[in-house]
Amino acid sequence: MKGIGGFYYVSDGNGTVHECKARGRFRKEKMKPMVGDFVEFEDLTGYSSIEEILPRRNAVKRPAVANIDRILLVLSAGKPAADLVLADKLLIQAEQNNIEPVVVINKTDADSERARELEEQYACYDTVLTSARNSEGIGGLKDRIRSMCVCLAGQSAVGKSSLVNRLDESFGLETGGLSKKTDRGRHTTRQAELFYIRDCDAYIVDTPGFSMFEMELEKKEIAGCYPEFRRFGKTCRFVSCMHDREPDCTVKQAVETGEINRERYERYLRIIHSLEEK
Ligand SMILES: Nc1nc2c(ncn2[C@@H]2O[C@H](COP(=O)(O)OP(=O)(O)O)[C@@H](O)[C@H]2O)c(=O)[nH]1
Ligand SMILES: [Mg+2]
Ligand SMILES: [Zn+2]
Repeated sequence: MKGIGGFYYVSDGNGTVHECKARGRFRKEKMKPMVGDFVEFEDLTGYSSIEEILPRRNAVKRPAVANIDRILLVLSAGKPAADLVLADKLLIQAEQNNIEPVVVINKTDADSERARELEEQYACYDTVLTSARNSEGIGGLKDRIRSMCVCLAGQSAVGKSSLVNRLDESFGLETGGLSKKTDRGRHTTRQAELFYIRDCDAYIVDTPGFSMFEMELEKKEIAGCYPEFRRFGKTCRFVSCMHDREPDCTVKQAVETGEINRERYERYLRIIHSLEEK
């Protein structure tokens, strides 16, 4: 469920959470239990011990979670202003790990115009408009996580913990205001933690926000992680087209005709050019 200061909290599926240490050999093998892991553990005198980490279906680094069916990328239509390069990078990572992303546009109550604009930019993904303040879209969110294990991702203060509180009113997770000086989020969620939402039989991982993200992908893999480029890029003149300065690029043509969102495309160029510079 979560890990803090060398302790791992393991649910036995019958409502009891066991405080466990991990066996020393995991450290030697450079393995660390992750939130979302299935483990075998043993109750010893005074403490419990994680003995095995079962094979993972998938594992992502940011946030650090395993065995996830979907990633809910939360964007804010209000403050803090959405960092869309970060959002695109998280979507690339989800795509690369074969985890279906859902784009959750929260704080619609703060700026419905901006919410619609974001919805348009991410139209090639499943999107849902929500407000943790007035409960708009919470039913739609429940439909998208039913009977799954999902993970929240996104900047700090976009409303991830507030959404979990809306999914199950009994949680009362700590949520944070915006710091007055910077309008940026304060970090109130300190570590990833798994919660069970009884109402829709779903597990959801709440995570702290983050704003820095180094891409580990090769430049040429990145274009393949854009669903809209995959659709239009089959007919580029070059099979290895990066959709940048190459001639006869059907992705660029689709940007011109408005079939591919221009902002998304321009951020893509920024992302691949930043890798070139490195
Ligand atoms: N207006 C508005 N504020 C929200 C909404 N969701 C969350 N907030 C506020 O945004 C701040 C950060 O929320 P929090 O859930 O802690 O964000 P997290 O860091 O992503 O978990 C808090 O002050 C919340 O009350 C929303 O839908 N509308
Ligand atoms: Mg939080
Ligand atoms: Zn191309």
